[in-house]
Amino acid sequence: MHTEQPATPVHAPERRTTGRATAVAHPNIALIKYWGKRDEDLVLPRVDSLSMTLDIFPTTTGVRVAPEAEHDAVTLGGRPAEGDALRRVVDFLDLVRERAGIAHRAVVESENTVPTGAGLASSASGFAALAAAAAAAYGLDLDATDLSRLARRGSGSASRSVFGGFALWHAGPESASAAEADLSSYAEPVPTGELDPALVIAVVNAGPKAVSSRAAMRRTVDTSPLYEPWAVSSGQDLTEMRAALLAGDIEAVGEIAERNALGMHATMLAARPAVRYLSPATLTVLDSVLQLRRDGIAAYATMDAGPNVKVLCRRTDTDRVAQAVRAAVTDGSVLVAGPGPGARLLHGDGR
Ligand code: 2P0
Repeated sequence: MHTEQPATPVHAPERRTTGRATAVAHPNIALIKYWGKRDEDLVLPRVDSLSMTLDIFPTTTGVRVAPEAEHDAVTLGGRPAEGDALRRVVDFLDLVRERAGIAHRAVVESENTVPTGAGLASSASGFAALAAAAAAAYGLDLDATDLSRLARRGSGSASRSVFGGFALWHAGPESASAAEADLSSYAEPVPTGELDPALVIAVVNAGPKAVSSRAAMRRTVDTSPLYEPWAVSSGQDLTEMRAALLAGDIEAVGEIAERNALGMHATMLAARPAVRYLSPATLTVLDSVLQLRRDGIAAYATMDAGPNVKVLCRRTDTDRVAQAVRAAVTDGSVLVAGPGPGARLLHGDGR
């Protein structure tokens, strides 16, 4: 795929590269949501967020530094990337090149196992895998915190997919300079007590969303009178969520996650014009979750930038929850995920 791309400055052409690397990363689902940026260029969020990395839907991405190439060649699922998707990858590679001091273009091949742009966190696994592979291919020596900061620049939620299990992404302090703010916003693993969670995922619509989450969160911050109150209450939710995770209290974890997600969707519904990702099928699944709770099952829902519902429950209740959700999903599919691993290199120089 050849498009016009600006030249990248070369600062230190001597640096050695591994030349190529392949990385795999998994999506994550936020229990405390990231919604709203305070700096679009640096991808600095307004609020802290906390997620569970999944053990399904991996993205595998290979990066080869190509000294002979004039342009980056990017394929997503075997098809040449174009438009916005290509620009985001090229912009991200430019960042890596600038840090590495290497101007060479790259060949990027990425395989996603999750529907792209359907609110199933494909950009989280995608940019976490790209960050890990590109950093290794261009010879950047990054620890996990550095890698999380770098992945954040591609897509905010990707900062969390660098880590397995539960991860907290720090917004960083509001008043810091750009350089300080960049350093202060990264994800890290969150300690938990005895917890054996599962997410039952009701895919009611796997199609791409009408409004990108990037555009939707911008509109929400700019126009929704409910945004600021939600941002404040989300900070309180996070404090309570950390305590609930440490205590291994799945009921509390679920209650906090559900109210945080519904609050986030309320901010969008109050945006002007409204952003509505929830569909009638979403509400039908939410009803089934309520019924599960009336029947004594700990089941709690969370929704992202799309109509699909992720139901948090004990792993031992998975069959019962999946059965109830399946009955509610007339047209779609139901999947079960557990906590998954962080991003890792498959090839490269072994770092
Ligand atoms: C989250 N979402 O915390 C929230 C909840 C969607 C709803 O992160 O603009 O693709 O690339 O930083 O990470 C989706 O937003 O947005 C998202 P960008 P991203 O998981």
